[in-house]
Amino acid sequence: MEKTLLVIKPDAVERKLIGDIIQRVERKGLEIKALKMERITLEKAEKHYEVHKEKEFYNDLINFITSGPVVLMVIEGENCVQIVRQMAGSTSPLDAIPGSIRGDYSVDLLKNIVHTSDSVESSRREIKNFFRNVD
Ligand code: FUP
Repeated sequence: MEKTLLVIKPDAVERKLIGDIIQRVERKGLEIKALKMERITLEKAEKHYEVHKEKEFYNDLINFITSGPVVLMVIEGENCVQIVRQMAGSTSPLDAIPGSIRGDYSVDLLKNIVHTSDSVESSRREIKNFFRNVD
């Protein structure tokens, strides 16, 4: 069954949005297979965002994602990668429509509440980076 990684980022944890975001996942009917709260190490953050290594926003991104605790969850369900991305909303605050998580809670390109895997291939890589016992 298809799986995806959803990360509730430090801004959302600080703003007490953990419950809201988990509730959206549950209400949608998706299965939460694993869930944990932790502060991401620099090593894991660099691995997670390795595709952005050369980007001008990379350092800000690494600093932000390691700035405080996050909640990581593995979600399972048919087509869940695409479904959870739609629930998260677009990366650009100008395109994230109200009703999506980012559309409801953020106008900031960097501090954008959640991360979600962008393909089945990256979800496998990302889940392996953060969860040992989920395949
Ligand atoms: P997404 O898949 O929507 O999380 O977006 P990307 O993988 O393109 O970008 C990863 C993170 O980098 C985003 F969550 C926000 C940040 N980012 C910037 O800070 N500036 C940019 O120009 C693009 C992305």
